[in-house]
Order: sequence, then structure tokens, then C-alpha cells
Amino acid sequence: MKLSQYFVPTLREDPSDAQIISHRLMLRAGMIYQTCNGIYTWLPLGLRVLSKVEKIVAEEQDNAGCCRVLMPTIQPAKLWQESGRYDDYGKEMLRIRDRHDREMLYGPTHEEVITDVMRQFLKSYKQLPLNIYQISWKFRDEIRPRFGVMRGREFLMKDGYSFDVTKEDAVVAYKKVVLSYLKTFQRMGLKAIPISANSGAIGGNLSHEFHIMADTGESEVFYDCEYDTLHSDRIKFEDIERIYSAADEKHDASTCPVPAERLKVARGIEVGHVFHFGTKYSRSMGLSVIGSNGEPFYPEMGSYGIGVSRLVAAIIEANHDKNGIIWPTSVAPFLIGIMTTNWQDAQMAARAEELYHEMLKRGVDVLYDDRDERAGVKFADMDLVGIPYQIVVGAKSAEGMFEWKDRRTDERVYLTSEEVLNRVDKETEFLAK
Ligand code: 5CA
Repeated sequence: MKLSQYFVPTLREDPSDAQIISHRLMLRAGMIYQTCNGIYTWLPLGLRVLSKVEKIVAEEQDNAGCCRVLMPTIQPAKLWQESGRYDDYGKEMLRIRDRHDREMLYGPTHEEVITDVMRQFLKSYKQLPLNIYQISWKFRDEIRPRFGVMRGREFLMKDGYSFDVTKEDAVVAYKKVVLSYLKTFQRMGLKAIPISANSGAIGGNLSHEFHIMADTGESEVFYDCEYDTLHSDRIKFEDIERIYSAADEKHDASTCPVPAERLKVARGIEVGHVFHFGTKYSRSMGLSVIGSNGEPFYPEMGSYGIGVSRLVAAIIEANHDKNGIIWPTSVAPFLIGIMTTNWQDAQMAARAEELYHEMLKRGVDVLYDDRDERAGVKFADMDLVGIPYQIVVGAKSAEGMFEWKDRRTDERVYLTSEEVLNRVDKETEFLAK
């Protein structure tokens, strides 16, 4: 992409109304625009990151054997009346009437819709287990939408729903999802910790939240582990169960088994939440299936959420410095940035152009800042929008040398164009793994 033809409305000044760093940086980097309170337009750069986060989430769901669907955003109230949640949900639910005066709503979550689908199609225990997921926009009329997309009213969520024959099978499904979430967040360069939680309005008896530790987190969490113990590829659910962790409402200092001096207390950003809730929805909505003994039974269910749009903000909270965002390469809007130190120098421009085309040929996400702007402005913008590797075509390019800058470490080396392309190949190979 050439920046002169692209749309990245960066801001020089900090927006006054944004309280946390990710919100400020998302606005300043031209990633989002607030259409109204808690509702955002995703601008090109923001959308690229959101799509990459979404893709990782989808890939890990697929790897865990989940099936992707897409349910409607608008739902009939009737389904929620059946489950008994229509009145309980209160003002957070955006209620709508259609032209026939039928009660509808903009979905805050989809337990009812998926249960309705499954009661149509599930007939026999032989069709189970199943785990069905989607990635779609939700609406919750939050009392206090804040911190940009961190707590929006409209937000993108991955929601998955499992269906099993027995409680034991459902717990197996639950554990599988928990492990796949660790992998999902790890691929985004995030250190997420599963925290034992209460399941609130969703209802249920086994529940974990996944938290990214950050001072700006909205929840207080208590835990006794090092992230690295959760990081291993060989981690098992039992390892997680052995760790003491509790969300605010579940922690009780008087009964906590961990000595106070060892217990970590931190602020966390909740990026995922999983629940096992048994037959709550299958029973109330009449989803019954014939078992191996010929008798009908209500399948055991769980639901599994990831805040996809919230993750974009959480990644920024965990990856920034005074100059701007530092994207982990797996979710960077562009892996490589190219610029010249003097936009009026035709030879520099020709060399930059050549590198740019070599990268396009390789299918690399590359942003070439070809604007007629001072070098200082370009340097600042590349850092602000967080491009992981920046190639500066300056005076030395006449001798075939290009500056390669690493956004995270600020290391700079001079490389030949061949070396530049070798590094790019290595990075893309790494990303493809
Ligand atoms: N039905 C279940 C899981 S499928 C559910 O709705 N769970 S939830 O309420 O915990 O939401 C799942 C995730 O969505 C949360 O962990 C959080 O990361 C994200 N989320 C929830 N509310 C918001 C919001 N207002 N803005 C941004 N993300 C949100």
C-alpha cells in the first residue's frame, strides 16, 4: 500500500477525551473514529488489525475442531422469552420493533439462537459432540461505555457453543477450549492468564475469565502463578486447575489457600470468558436428543467468548512506548514500512519503489510512505502506527545500503537490498508457521 493513496488520518495531538493509552493511540494512529458514544467506525489501519486478530481466533477455533457459522445480529424476542432471559437482561439489551410491531432485539449474545438452530437439527446422540462458533457484532447498551473499543456498545465477539451427551464430555470440551484460548492469545503476543470466575447472567457452574494484566484493566484479579508456567505447548488443563486464581467476586481473603505474601493482585483486562452451564438452555428451550438407550435427554452445553475488538485495544495496552504502538508481527497492520529521507530525490524514490515491488511480489504486507512530507513526520507516523520493521532509503542507498529499523528494540542496521529481502522472507516464514 502506498500511503499517498491510503487513508490513515493520524493525529498529532492527544485527543482530550481518551483516558487510557490504547484509546488515545487508536485515535491518534487513525485506526478508529467514534461515530457515537460506544460505537466506532473501523478505519483502514484499524480494520487490518481487527481482521488479523479475527483470523487468528478463527484458525485456533478450527484447530480445536469447532465449526464456524454466522448467526443474525437481529433476533426475535420470542426466543429469549422461551429461555426466560428476556426480562432479566434489562436495559443492556437494545430492543427493537419491526414494522409488524413484533419485538426484536440486537443480539448481546447468542445462546438462544444457537439452541433454536440445534433443536431443529440435532436428533441423536450420534451427532454429538459439537462445538459451533461465530465471529459477529454484538450490541450491549452498556451503562458506561468507555475506553474506546475496550468497552464499546457495539463490539466484535467470537462466541462458541458446545453440545455434549454427558457432563463429563462437556467438561472435556470445556478444557479443550481453555487450552485453545491460551494458544490463541499467545499467537497475538499476549500473556493471558485464566482466572476462575463466577458466570453471572449467563448462568452455570464452571467458568474462567482470561485476563491480560495491565494497570488500566477494569477488573481486579488474584492469582498465584508465573505466566511462563502457562506458556508451554505441553500445558494440560490439570496444570491450570492446580493454580489458585480468582476474579474479584470469587476471591475471599479469609479462605484463600495462598499466603498473602505470595498472592499476586493485579488489574486485568478480560479478553475471554468461558462457561459450562449444563442443560439450562437445552431444557428451557426444548432441545432434546435421543440417547444410546433410546431415551431423550437434554444435551449439556457451554459457551465460550472472546472479545475480538477488545483484543485490539488490549494488545496496544501491552505493546506501546512513548512514540506509539509496537505491534506484535502476527497482528501488525503492515509488517514492513518503507520511506525515503527525501521525497524529492527521484533516485531514492526509485530505489524505494523497487523494494516495495519486491515485497508486494512476495505477498508481504508493506506500507510505503511516499507522501510529500518531511522525513521527521514519516518517522513519527511509522512509530505511532507501530510498523514492526521500517526500512529507510537514505543517502547510503546510492551505495546499495538501506537502514533496517526494529520498532521494538530500536536497533538499526545497514543492509543490502538482498539482505533486506532475506530478513523479510525469514519473518514471513515465521509468521506462516
Ligand atoms: N455468551 C458468552 C460467551 S459466548 C458471553 O457473552 N460472554 S461475555 O459476556 O463474557 O463476553 C465475552 C467477551 O466479550 C468478554 O470476555 C469480553 O472480552 C468481550 N466483551 C464483553 N462486553 C464487551 C464490551 N462492552 N465491549 C467490548 N468487548 C466486550
